[in-house]
Amino acid sequence: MAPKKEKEEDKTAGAARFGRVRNSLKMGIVGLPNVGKSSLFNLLTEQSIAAENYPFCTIDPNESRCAVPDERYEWLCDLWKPPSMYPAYLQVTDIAGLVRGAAEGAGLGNAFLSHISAVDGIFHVVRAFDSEEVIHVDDSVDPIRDLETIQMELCKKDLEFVEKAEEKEIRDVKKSPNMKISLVFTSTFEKVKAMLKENKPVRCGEFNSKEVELIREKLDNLITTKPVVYLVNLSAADFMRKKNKWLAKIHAWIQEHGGGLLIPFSVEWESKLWSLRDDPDGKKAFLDESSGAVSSLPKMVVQGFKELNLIYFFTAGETEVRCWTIQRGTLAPQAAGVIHSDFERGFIKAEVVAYADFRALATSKSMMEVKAAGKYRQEGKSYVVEDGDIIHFQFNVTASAKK
Ligand SMILES: Nc1nc2c(ncn2[C@@H]2O[C@H](COP(=O)(O)OP(=O)(O)O)[C@@H](O)[C@H]2O)c(=O)[nH]1
Ligand SMILES: [Mg+2]
Repeated sequence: MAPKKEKEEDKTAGAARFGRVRNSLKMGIVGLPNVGKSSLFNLLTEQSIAAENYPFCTIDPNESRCAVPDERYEWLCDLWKPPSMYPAYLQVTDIAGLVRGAAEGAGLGNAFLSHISAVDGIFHVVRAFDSEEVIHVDDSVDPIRDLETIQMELCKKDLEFVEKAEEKEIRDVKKSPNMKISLVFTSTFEKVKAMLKENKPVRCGEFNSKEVELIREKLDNLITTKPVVYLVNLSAADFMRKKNKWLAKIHAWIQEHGGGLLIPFSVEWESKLWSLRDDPDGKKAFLDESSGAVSSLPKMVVQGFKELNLIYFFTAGETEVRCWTIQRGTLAPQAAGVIHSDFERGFIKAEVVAYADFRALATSKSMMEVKAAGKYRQEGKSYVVEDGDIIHFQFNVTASAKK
């Protein structure tokens, strides 16, 4: 019986169970002032603008989209060399305004709240670099204290949300005599409040599927249900030697507070590397001196995408190679619908080859070898699309709804 229980727990653990179901999800950069959030955001933005062949116009200066690096996509582009190519994108928001005491109103404007509610996952930036020139809001560099500060503020804010939602439920029930507060409502809310009062994020809690459903329904604006990736900003020297006195402590703190990936990076090092982009010799010399260090930005983007439970499939042909973002678990007709609603409505079947099979078997653009090996599959309506599937949809055009 034990393995079964484990499976059950898997399904109801972590942040993914609380996530919104949508193909366009965002990561928000959060942290104390002066830790390097905007510098990181600008680096991510500049690099994605540079990667596009047309000027990218941002509607909001705090919002950006970053191409998700993927050698599979590059390989497909290289094979087809089509006139148009679209990678997958991760949307990132720079969220300013979080300081100690924020939950009581200090510095925490409406902009912060609306920004953080709009994102689906969090890049939590902590500062582990020393600098005489860059003042720390709390006067000294202490990433553990900073992690605690942010976590506490987010939990306080969530506690406020929970109390408001509870009051609303009580009001609603009073208004309609045949409604009453359910047992699961009371028990879930008590559990959530108890966690938040101890500064524990809700994503770490153990909830059964009824409780998860209730949280999704009644507490959809919680901040601490969102997945977190921790980004530790080091000095260039520490980043290159992969050593910093705080790293082990930060790692331990993360493990004690619900877990999550830690990605060390350095704004200082990344900026230097970026400034050498048009100077191949300078760039090579810089990398040679960097003891094997490589940019952390691609890893951040890939991991952010993963945390949001997003994957993509490919379409590939003479005119276009493209990544199409979907939620993990999406069925073939809905995946087709991401390309065009007619594809979903008139869905007949999906012709699918896994990228790995295509890569291993094909010697040209042709599907001949793939077909001969029996790896070119015909999939129907109940097929769950996998990350990296190369798909050609068959659909019936006459099925278009007449308006
Ligand atoms: N020495 C050093 N300075 C940094 C680093 N990252 C950011 N800064 C500086 O710290 C200041 C605040 O950075 P900013 O990105 O605006 O922080 P934010 O308030 O978190 O958005 C700026 O002057 C940055 O140049 C770093 O890794 N090393
Ligand atoms: Mg900033």
